Amino acid sequence: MNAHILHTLRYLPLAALVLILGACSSQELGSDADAAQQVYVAPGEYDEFYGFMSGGYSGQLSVYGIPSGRHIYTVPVFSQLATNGYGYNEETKAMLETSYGFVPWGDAHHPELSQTDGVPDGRYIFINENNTPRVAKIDLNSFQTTEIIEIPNSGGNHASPFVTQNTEYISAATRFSVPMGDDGERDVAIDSYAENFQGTLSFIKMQDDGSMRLDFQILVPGFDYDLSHAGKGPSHGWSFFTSYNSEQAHTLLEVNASRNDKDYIAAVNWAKAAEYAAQGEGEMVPADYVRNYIDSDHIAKTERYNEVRVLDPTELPGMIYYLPTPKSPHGVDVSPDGELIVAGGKLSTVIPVHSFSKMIEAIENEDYEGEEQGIPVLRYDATLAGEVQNPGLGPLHTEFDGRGNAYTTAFISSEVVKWSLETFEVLDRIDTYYSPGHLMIPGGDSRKPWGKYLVALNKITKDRYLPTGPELFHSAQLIDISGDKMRLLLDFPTEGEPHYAQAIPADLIMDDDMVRFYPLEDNQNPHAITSEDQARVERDGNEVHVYMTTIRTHFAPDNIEGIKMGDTVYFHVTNLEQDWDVPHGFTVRGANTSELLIMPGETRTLVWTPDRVGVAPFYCTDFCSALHQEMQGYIRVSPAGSDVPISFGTGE
Ligand SMILES: [Cu+2]
Repeated sequence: MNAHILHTLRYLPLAALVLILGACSSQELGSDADAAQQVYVAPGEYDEFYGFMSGGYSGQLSVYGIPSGRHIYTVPVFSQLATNGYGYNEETKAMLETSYGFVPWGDAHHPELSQTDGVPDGRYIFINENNTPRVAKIDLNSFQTTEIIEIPNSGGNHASPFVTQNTEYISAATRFSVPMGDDGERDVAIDSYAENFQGTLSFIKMQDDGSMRLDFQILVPGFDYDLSHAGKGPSHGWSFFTSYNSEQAHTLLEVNASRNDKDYIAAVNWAKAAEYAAQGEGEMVPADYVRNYIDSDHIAKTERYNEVRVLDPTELPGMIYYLPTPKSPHGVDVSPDGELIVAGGKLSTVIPVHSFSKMIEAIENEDYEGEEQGIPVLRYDATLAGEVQNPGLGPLHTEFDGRGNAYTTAFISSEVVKWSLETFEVLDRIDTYYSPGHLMIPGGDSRKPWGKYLVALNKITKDRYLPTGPELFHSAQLIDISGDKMRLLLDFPTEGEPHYAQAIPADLIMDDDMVRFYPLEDNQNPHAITSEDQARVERDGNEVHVYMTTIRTHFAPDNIEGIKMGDTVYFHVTNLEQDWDVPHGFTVRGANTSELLIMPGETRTLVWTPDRVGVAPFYCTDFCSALHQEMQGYIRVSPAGSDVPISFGTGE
C-alpha cells in the first residue's frame, strides 16, 4: 500500500476503510510497448485531438495534444502571462478589469467548447473564473482570449460556463450564496444566512456577432450551487444544476451541510425563463459589473453595466423544479440522447440517474413531495430511472462514449468506473493515480462523443514523477476506452490543476480560418506605423511616444535621445513581418512589467518610466534570426531640465 492511500485512509470512517481494502486490486499499468505505440506521435506528425485543460489556480487554459500528452500552448485568460505580455501590455490590460479593479489573477475551472446541434463545433471555448466571478471566451481561430464578462450577485462562480445545445446561452451559477441588494441590505450578520443569503443562476446570451451579454438571473434559495449541464435533443431548453447545503449552513459545512439525506438538482426551463425575460418580466436590479472585449483595433476595451434583470420563480412559475438527489451531489451530466440526468452524489453509495421524460410527466401530474421557498420539489421515485450500485467511493463526474456506456470518477477510491446506460450495471473499473476529480472524453458531454480516449484529471501526483521539492504538478492519465476493458496508456503532468478539460478532433479547428499572422493593412491600432519611414519619437508634455518598427534584424529607430527624468515613455512597437513564425520581442532595461511579444502585423505597447540618468539598452526578446543578438538599440535618459533635444534614427 502506498503513502497516498495511507494518507486518504486517515480521513475515512472505518466502514469506508474496509470497503477500500477490499477493492484494492492490482490493475495492469499498461506501460508496455503496445501502449507506447498508441500514444506515440512521430516527430513532425500532429496529434489527433486538441485537448484543452483548465490551469486551475493558474487562471489559464493549457492546450495539449492527445494522445501524446504534449503541452503545445498556454492561452492566458484570467492571469497575466509573462511569456507573451498578456495583461501587461497596454493593448490587453483591460481584459483583467473588473468591478473590483484590475485583478491580475484568477482561478479557472471548467473549459467548455461551443456547440452546434449539441456537438462541439470548434468556434470558441469558454472558461469560468471562480473567485471574482467571470466567464471568458477564447476564439479558436486565434487561440486568443477575446472577451471576459463579469457575473454580479455571485460569489464563487463554479457551476459555469455550460453551453446550451446551439450555444444560445452560457449558464453560470453561484457556488456561495450571498446577501444581495444595496449596501444596507448586504451589511448583515453572517448568522442571518437563512433569512438574507440567496443564490443566482445566470444566463449569458450569445449575440449574433458572437459577443456575450448577461440576459437574466434566476433567484434561487440560499444553497451552494456546484455544477451544471444543459439538456440536449429532447431535453433541449432545460439546464440542470446540482446544489448542496440545502441545510443552509454557514459554518463548519463539512458537518453541517452533510446532514440531509438528499439535496437537489435544480431543473431549469431556461427557454421559459428567456421568454419571460424577452417579455420584460422580472425586475431590473442594480448590479455593478464589466464586460471586456478585444475590439477590431486589437485593443481591449471595458464596458461597465449597472443593472441586471432578475427573475423570481415564486412570481414567474414553470421555470424551475427541484429533483431530490442523494447526497451533496457534485457533477450533473446528461446522456448523449438527452434522456438521462446523472448525478455524482459525492457522499452517496449509489449513482442516482433521473429520467427527463419521467421528470416532464411528474411536472405535468404535479407529482410533488413539497416545496423549497416556493419552488416545487418533485418526488424522487417519480423521476428516478435507476441507481448504479457499487460505483466506487465518492462518485463525482460522468462522461459518455456514445456507445451506450458511462464513465464516472470515484474520488476516494481513486478509480474510473464504466457502467451501462441501459442496465446501470458496472462493466469495468480502472485505478487512477490518484484521486480523480473530473474526467474527459473528447465530446464526452455532447450528443456525439468521439469515444476513443478518456482522460482522468487527478488531484494528487505524489510519487508519480521525479520529485521537485514540496510543490507538485497535477496529473492527467490517458485511458483507452475503445475496447470492453479500459486500459491505461499514458501519465503526464499538467500545468496548474487540470480541473476540467475538453477535447475536439484537431481537424475541426486546424482549418483555413486559422489566423497565422495579422495582415499589416488591417492593423487599426491608432499607434501603428506600417513602414520604417513613419518611425518617430514625439513629446507631449512629460509623455514621450516612440513609434517603432521591427523587422529582421533591427528596430527603427534604434538610437533615441532627448528623454528626461520624470518622463513616461510609451514604446508602440509594430512588427512589419508578414510571415507566420516571425514574432519579435521588445524590452528595455529596468522595465518593471513584462516584455512585449509582437506577432507579425501587430502593434503592442510597453510603458517605461526611467528611474535613472544614463543610456539604457533595449533589445529583441524573441529569438528571431541568426542576427537576433544584433537586434538592439539605446535610449538616452538625461536629467530633468536638460536641454538635449528629441532625436532618433537607425543607421545612415
Ligand atoms: Cu527579433
